[in-house]
Amino acid sequence: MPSYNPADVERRWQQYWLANKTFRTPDPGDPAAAGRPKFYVLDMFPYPSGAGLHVGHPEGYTATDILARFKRMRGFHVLHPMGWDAYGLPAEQYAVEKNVHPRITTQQNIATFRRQIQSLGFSYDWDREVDTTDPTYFRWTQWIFLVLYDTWYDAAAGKGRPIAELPIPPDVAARGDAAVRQYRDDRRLAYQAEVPVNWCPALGTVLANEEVIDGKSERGGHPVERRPLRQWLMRITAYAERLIDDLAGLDWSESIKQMQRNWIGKSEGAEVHFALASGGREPAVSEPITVFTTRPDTLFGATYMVLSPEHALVPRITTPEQAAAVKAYQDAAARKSDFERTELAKTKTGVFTGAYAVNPVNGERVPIWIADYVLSGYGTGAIMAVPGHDERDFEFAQLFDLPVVTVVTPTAEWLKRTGSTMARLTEAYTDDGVAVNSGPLDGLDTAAAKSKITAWLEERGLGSRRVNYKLRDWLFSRQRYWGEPFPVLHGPHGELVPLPTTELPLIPPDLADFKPTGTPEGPLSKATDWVNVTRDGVAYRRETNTMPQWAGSCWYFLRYIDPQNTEVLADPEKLKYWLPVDLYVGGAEHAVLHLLYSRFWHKVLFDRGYVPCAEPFQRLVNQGMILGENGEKMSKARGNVINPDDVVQEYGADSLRLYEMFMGPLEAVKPWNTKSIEGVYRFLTRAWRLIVDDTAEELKLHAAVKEVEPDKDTLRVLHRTIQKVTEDTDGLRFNTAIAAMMEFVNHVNKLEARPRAVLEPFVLLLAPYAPHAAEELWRALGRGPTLAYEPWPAFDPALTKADEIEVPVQVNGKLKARLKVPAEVSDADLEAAARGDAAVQAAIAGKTVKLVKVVPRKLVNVVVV
Ligand code: ANZ
Repeated sequence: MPSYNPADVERRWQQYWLANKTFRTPDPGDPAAAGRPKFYVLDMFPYPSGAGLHVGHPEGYTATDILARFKRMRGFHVLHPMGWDAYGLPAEQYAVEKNVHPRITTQQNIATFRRQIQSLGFSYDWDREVDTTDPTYFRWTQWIFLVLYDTWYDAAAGKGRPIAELPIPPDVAARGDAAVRQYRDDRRLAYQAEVPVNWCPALGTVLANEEVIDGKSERGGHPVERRPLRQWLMRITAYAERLIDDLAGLDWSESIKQMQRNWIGKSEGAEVHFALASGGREPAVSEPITVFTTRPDTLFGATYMVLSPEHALVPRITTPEQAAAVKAYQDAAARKSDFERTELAKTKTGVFTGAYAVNPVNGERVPIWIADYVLSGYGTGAIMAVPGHDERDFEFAQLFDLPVVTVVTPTAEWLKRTGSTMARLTEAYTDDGVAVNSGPLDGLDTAAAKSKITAWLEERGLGSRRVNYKLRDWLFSRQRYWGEPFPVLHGPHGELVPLPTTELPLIPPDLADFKPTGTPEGPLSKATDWVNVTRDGVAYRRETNTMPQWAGSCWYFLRYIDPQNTEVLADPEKLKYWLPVDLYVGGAEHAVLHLLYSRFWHKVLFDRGYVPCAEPFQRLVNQGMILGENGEKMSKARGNVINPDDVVQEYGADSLRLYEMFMGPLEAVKPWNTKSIEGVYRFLTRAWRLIVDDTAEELKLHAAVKEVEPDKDTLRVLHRTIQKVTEDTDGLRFNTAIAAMMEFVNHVNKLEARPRAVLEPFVLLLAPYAPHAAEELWRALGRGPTLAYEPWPAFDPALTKADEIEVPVQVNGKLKARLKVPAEVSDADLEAAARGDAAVQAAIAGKTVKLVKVVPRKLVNVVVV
């Protein structure tokens, strides 16, 4: 001390804040909160990995911390919490390899993350910390699961309602209890079903579609295959429409909204039923094959059909002659991912089933094929193929010599360019156009043809209007140990019994062997004492799947609001006060899944009356990725990973914070640059020396700090700095706010006497950005004990304006006018003012201006001939 020593200053202030609970957030109703508007600023909580904190974490965390501190000083009652998204595969993989209980590694990792985060001086209310693996937390994750299990979606009312309110049709009721139970189970938002899943043999678990990239597991890059398995699913599709519609009211970037819309993937079209043709004998199947199409207007051009290899009707319609080929094809398709199957560039493959259907509009017999480019999980898993107007169908038709009929008239230009004729297309014409070869549709444009044919189909019971979504129901079970157990029992007759909420939390058994069983049974199945339960003499089995990591992160922002509540997930009054989250900051990698799942759960909780608003996150900002110094993504393999601990050690937390904010706009992708950290470190040192006597032993004011009135210029610099830092902080433009503070320091540095009246507000401006240094400077100025709740400095707009100066204007060297202009006038403005002056205009009238010479802020000389 007293030269700038961040290690000492930062340690002391971190201890002070923790010991004094400076950032404890009083509950609403507490006198300390009275009369203050609320501000809930949230970080995406981290997964505490074994690698420790990454420099990407402090980027978002610093941004929210600046805002939290700024808002407190602006008189807001601020909620700014932190916690741990601590279930997940890596801890369990480590447990399998090293035989250490995942709880132990998780707790160690949390301790490291907490230490690292606290070393950066973030103003979290640590009394509100949550850990998704803590029974007091996951008790409520399990509770929410039971709410979802108890809810059905009432499409007419457009909301989720308790299952007890589901109307049971009389014919179902007449069939007895089992039928009623089945009817309800088929409508619950959390339900079990046999579905083709992404089975990852290496990880020994199924993965959500979202967790499979290019046919490999997102974590680890292991091959993934498709298999039918009985799984838990969440009926998120019931909320698809609301998940799209409610985006409109959110203050999110258009690109993130668009990513969510694309993920949900709404398509409007029709379902069309094709009856099986007799083919010389009785059709094997009486029910029709239903297809989903976005182009019902092309129905007259449907010359064949394709079922996905997994379609339930395939084994029933396949003729004996084709059975072997069909079976072989199905086996091969099972080994491919959806991605591989639908790749446009891939050569099409398929097999004829031997069966035919009847095109409902023209009675033509059309062959039924199976091909893997038709997916079982989309639409109805069956298509009518229109090779004239769909690229994939065209390619398939060429390959297998199937007929192509033109039913939409291409433009003359297109025909010419592709070398096609109406009778023979060289490729599919996929645009809209006028219908042709389509009986009653001929002459109609695409939109009109769609409506007409759909109405025609509806009248005859041959089809109906249909909206389809790419979004599928969310696969919600995992065959892993380290996750929340499902709070349900399976009865001897396959019936499902939810645990009463009084039995929550359902704690997983302690296992010595965490290894996946390699079968669809999760590791929990090894704990037979835990799995087998007897109730009233009836033997039940517990569910041995666990929930995915998403479960805990879907609702953590609710628990922060009332983290110790043992009666309810959170007190409704407190939820009403704090929700929605005013600002949510995190990485764009969560743009789709986490945010979609979270919004879905929130809407269900809203429908059921547990939360007061339909959307959880009013404003969302995605921080840009920080790249390595070489401009590539930071990774161990590239050896370009920066450890925040090292930066803190060398320059201090305030420099790391300032640097990460100074790198560029928050949302931009930015490469790391060690040189620039030195730059912000020098700025902090200069700010320190402005106020502190660094030759003294004790913390002492610099001799130049005086109780003097600031001169006009200095006052203007101060008010402009306040204005800039206030507006830029509010607008999350942290880099330009920092630049303004740097200019301020440069200005005051040049003064002989440094007026306390400008230094005090400056320290307050600095506080959200470099809080440790600011607290210590505040102390040096004899203020205290902390500036965390000091009122934010105000600026006087009148004082931000520059004075006027007088600038002479000469024409050919002769004085013609004196202009009154702002002191900081630009050359261009000065020239424009000169040309606009009446006396100058009179002097140059009828002459040609050869040159206008501007001496900045001093003189304008106009040369005319
Ligand atoms: C006939 C047709 C004619 C089609 C035409 C397109 C153009 P989006 O917009 O993505 O929803 N389709 C339907 N289900 C499918 C499945 N399970 N697997 C693969 N393809 C499937 O696409 C809907 C269109 O994709 C549907 O409209 C269907 O092909 C195909 F000139 O039906 B169409």
